[in-house]
Amino acid sequence: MRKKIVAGNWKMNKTLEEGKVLASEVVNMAADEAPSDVTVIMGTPAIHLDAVGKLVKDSANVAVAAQDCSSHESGAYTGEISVSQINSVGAEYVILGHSERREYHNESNELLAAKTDIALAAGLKPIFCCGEALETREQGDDVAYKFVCDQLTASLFHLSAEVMTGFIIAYEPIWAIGTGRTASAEQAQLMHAEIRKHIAAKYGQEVADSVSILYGGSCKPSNANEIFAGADVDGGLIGGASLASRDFIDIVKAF
Ligand code: 3PY
Repeated sequence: MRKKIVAGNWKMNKTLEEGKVLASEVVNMAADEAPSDVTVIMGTPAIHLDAVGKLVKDSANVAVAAQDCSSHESGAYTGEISVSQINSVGAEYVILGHSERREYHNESNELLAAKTDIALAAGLKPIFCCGEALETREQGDDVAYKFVCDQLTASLFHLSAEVMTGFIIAYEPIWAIGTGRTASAEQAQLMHAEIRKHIAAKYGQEVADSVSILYGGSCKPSNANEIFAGADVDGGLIGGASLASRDFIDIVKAF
């Protein structure tokens, strides 16, 4: 069966000290309260990775993600972070292709294919984000489905079935990110089902059924339960609500 995952995306929030407090609270609360079949991930700013990595080291159910990685191995890329640097601080996951990276840093499907490859080669597990803008959604649901599936084809469909098995995708409608607006549980489920169907058409149903598809976009304790009830919704990528341990863990418990 595929994994249930709730991953926080702290974005550019929290000083190091604040981040350490939040991470310790999450580790302790996850130990006491998280359902045993849910993996909890904290996607922290790069400067927190080392400290938070140490805090989760002995945790049975909490892991750490970087929020991005360079598509280059090493070298003269000022401000970038390499996969080996991420590896060296014990992070297991890396969020790739968040819409904020696509929009503010012009990350293309091709660049994200390269980042996916370098992350996988280093043994990191990508949490690969996809999602449509409001203008696309307003052209109709089918246009939105095709847009998202095309993103996945362009960045991921060169991967082997073996690599695709157990892969993690996060669907984040851009119009629901940081806007307080959420896709309805039905809209989320329908898109997730389309994504799974698209993966099945390329890799077969067994591989598609092993892929965890997370929903992201203003997911909070009050709506997580309804969203996670969707048959193809395997968890969430959580923005603002991951910055408060109580809210985050309440979302983890929402399955
Ligand atoms: C949000 O929920 O705002 C996110 O962008 C999660 O990544």
